[in-house]
Amino acid sequence: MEEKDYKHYDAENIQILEGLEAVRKRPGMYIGTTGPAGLHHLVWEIVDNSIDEALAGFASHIEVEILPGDIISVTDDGRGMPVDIHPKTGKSAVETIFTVLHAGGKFDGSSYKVSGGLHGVGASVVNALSEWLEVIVSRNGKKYKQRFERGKVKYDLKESGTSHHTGSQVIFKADPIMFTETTVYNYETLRQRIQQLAFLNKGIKLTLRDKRNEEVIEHVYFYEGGIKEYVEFLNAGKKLIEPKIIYCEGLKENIQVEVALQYNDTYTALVYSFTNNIHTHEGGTHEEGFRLALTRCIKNYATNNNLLKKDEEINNEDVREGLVAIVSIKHPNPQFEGQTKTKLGNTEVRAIVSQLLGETLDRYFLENPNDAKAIIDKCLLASRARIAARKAREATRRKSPLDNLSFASKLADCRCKDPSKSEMYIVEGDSAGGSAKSGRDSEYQAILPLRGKVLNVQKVRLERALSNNEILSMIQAIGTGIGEEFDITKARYHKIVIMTDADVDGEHICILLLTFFFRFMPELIEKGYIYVAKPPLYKAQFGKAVCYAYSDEELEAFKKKYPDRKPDVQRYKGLGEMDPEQLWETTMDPALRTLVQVHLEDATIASQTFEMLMGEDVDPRKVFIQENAHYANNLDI
Ligand code: 1YM
Repeated sequence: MEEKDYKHYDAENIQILEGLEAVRKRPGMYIGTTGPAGLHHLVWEIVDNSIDEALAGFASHIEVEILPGDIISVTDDGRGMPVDIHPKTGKSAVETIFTVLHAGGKFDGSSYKVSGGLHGVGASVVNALSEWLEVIVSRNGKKYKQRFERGKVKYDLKESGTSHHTGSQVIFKADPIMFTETTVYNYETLRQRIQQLAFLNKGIKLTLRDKRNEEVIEHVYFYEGGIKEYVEFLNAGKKLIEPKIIYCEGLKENIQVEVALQYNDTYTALVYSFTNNIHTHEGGTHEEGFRLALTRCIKNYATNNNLLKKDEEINNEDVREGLVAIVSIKHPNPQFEGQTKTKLGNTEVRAIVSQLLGETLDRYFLENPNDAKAIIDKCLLASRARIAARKAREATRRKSPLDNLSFASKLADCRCKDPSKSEMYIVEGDSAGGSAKSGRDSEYQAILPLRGKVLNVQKVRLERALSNNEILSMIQAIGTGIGEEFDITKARYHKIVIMTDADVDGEHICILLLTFFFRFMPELIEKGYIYVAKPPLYKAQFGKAVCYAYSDEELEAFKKKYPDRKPDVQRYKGLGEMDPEQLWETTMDPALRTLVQVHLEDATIASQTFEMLMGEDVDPRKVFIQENAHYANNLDI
């Protein structure tokens, strides 16, 4: 090597190290968080590369394994990552992919990266944040291997045998120094996203296998019908308005578009849009194009076939009731906008989606007049309900903070009027409400006791929800309004704490409340305003020493601390059994309490989970509760 080249090589090396060092210094900048979401994000970065290879037509099977010690292995049967040496850097392509930031994109610019996580940062970030990472490539009849530790090359890419197939495998262990909260993967989180990826990428087989325990758990997903099967899945167990799924796909200006939709007899809309497999939960131009076409085609058909009575009209809200739809596009150069960068901004997409879906819907209605009629009848019902709901909503609007609050509510407000310092506890039952009122710090803690069962809002229209006293009082107390009028800046508390008994009924009420927030005030969850309080299960007394235990394990640990004494253990069946002082000490005192913040990492998956938990089907709910019972104290939705 000439001296000049040598220097160049050196400089490059330093740059790379600085690059990966930067990732380790500020991991949040690259993966959003080093909490559980960031940990799982590592898996998606690697899987995305395999998905790209499959979308390019070279791989058909992707396997994700969780190995003992929470080591992740991702394998695909594609061409195998390139192993040739880059003439300038003297490094293999593999090494470049794993050591240069943003090297995920193809070098020659001939093809584009279709998939890509929200942060889309590439395999090098995974490498930087792994205690160790190994790449195994099968290509040219050979097997190649390279190992890195905390982003640094442990040994160069080397031949390690022969191979009769091609493909890539990446094995890594997340670095516990970086992921201090946890390095334990949640099977359910991985399973749901892998299933979603299988729905979004028809014809690709995805396998997930958990080998951490003796009993291996495995799920295999393969959907020939892609998003058509996604809609079928979301509508499972529901009564349908039209039996067929309306579907279209097309390619225009290098943008690939796919839409599938079907109506059921409920009142909720599930419209999920994706760009390059990323859930765009703030919507964007693809969703706008979808809505334009749907409203236009339904209105046109209704008008042209004289299905509207005098004074009747259908608007874009009415066509959403009972609608289940997936809009998925693949774009070579997506522009993500919005608060959470999940809103598609490319303006050309609107017309492309609208035109393609428009043609499909017009033809479908023409060929299936009975279905068209059924859909329009459903929209008309919605239109009438909308007008009634508007009237009901007007009744809930609060003019001043304390105006007409009393008629529905038992809110004991706090004195502080600064929302950022104010908290509202939503408490199950009058007696617990009483204890909470006496025990609280009334300067900044408000208490809203709820009586009886909270209405399951998943199953009802907004107007019906608004006729429920418990729900009305919550909306009034929170102050933001609801639906179109929702205004986060009017929130009267920046901490809204759900406090229910630590039993099955309490958990049920908690889920009902979360469903309510999810459906009607999702921004409160997004902003991180919603919390769940964790009351203790036991009070153990050892002479003068008092311990509160929040789990059976904690109780056992306390008992072990005082082996020579016989404890007096009291099991709390409900919050109502605690006196105000105990309730304050254990569950309300900011210095001592445990609050679990409710997250909305992925609204699609959360609402699917909600659907399942709250929907008509009992079986999936049973399975979910059984599988997740041990996560119950880490309520992460
Ligand atoms: C388990 C992870 O990364 N598979 C994978 C990655 C690549 C290829 C094949 C690939 C791409 C191309 C040519 C190309 C990548 N290549 C690159 C880069 N699985 C996994 N499988 N040959 C192989 O796009 O031209 C980045 S990823 F940049 F080198 F082309």
